Amino acid sequence: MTHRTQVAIVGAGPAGLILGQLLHNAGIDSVIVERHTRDHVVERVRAGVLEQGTVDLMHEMGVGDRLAREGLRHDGIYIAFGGERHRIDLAGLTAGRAITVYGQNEVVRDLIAARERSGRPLVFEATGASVHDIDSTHPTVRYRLAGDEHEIASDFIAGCDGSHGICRLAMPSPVVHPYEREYPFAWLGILARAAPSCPELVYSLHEHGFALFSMRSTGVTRLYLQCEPDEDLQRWPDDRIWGELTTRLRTNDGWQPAVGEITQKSITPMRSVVVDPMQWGRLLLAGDAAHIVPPTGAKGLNLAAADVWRLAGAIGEFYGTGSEVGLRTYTERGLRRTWRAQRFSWWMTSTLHRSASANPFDHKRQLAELDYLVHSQAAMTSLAENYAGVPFA
Ligand code: RFL
Ligand code: PHB
Repeated sequence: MTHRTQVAIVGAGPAGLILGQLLHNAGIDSVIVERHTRDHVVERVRAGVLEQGTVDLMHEMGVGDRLAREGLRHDGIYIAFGGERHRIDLAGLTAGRAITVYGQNEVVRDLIAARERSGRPLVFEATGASVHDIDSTHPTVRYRLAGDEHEIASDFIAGCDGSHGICRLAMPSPVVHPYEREYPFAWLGILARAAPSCPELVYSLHEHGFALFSMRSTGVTRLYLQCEPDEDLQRWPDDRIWGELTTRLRTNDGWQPAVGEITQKSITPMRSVVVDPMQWGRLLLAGDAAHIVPPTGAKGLNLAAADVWRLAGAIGEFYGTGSEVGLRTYTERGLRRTWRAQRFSWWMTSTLHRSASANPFDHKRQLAELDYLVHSQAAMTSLAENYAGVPFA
């Protein structure tokens, strides 16, 4: 069966769903195809920190009501080392830009509900997706649904299919240059039924390695521990996890995370990837399909939102005025924000993790870096600007 649309979107993560909503609001038709089930997509536990720009975009799109009610606005974060917690006043240092803690799965849930209200197609369990004729003005996406073959004839394909998607692989290999970096550690993340014992996030460097205290709601704490890249979760029973989290996060003023029932555990590898260019012909990549950042800077979801905001603008301009300027400059503008986010995420990661290859000099230098950070207005302002995020451009 052949469907006809203006924009075929592969992937119903934040990138694909935000793009679909922005296009809908601009009166542009799209079809979103997603290989997983709706439940899988909504229940995946991932990011939790929204930049000011992402929050503003949710409101502009008309999907910000629940976010306004349930999102937790944080004006600062803590950096902990040497037994002390130091607050960085994000809002005070950036003329009021703050972050909002609201789970990625809640963002996705709100966007799927909006998509359903729009009446535009969102196809779950679409398997074997492939893209064709991306060099032409009529590219197509083919997929299977319940054993039947489908084809979407479109003007543009948006590759929003994440880091393991197929769209990036459809770009001609001699043209595409992936820049990559692996990190020699991973994160063990948990969700716990425990009221957050600190109202803001705590990023901590301890002799045993990095730990992060975050949250999802007033009753759910989210915590992460630096671990080995090939870590076996079986080796981490709950009491070992709590012991290590408490050791790495506890500060001299007696603060430590509240303990509760662990409801989810997972390991996240850490990688940096940038795909250059982000487009080929009528195929345009957005979000994790185009770049991956290590989670320490909390930038992945926010970069995805900035990409599709730009992409929707370029597509809107094309249909509105016939201009292709926005489309032609999509890679250049996208890579600028991406590389800045890569630099910041790399810096947060290398400043806050212990590396097995580091020598005592490296450790002392790392502590000096943190000491400078929390005592210099200039250094704190730099962190605050990058963490809260500059306006989308
Ligand atoms: P997604 O969310 O991976 O969505 C891609 C979608 O495409 C589908 N797909 C396909 N569909 C059809 N056919 C195919 N062949 C397909 N191949 C794939 C997938 O099923 C999926 O539904 O990418 P998107 O939309 O670009 O969004 C990116 C974000 O998900 C990601 O950057 C963030 O989660 C990263 N991240 C964080 N970002 C932040 O901004 N703030 C944070 O605090 C933050 N914390 C995190 C994170 C990521 C983490 N993990 C698990 C990687 C914390 C963690 C632990
Ligand atoms: C989260 O709450 O999941 C989270 C917060 C900050 C990060 C990464 C993840 O840097």
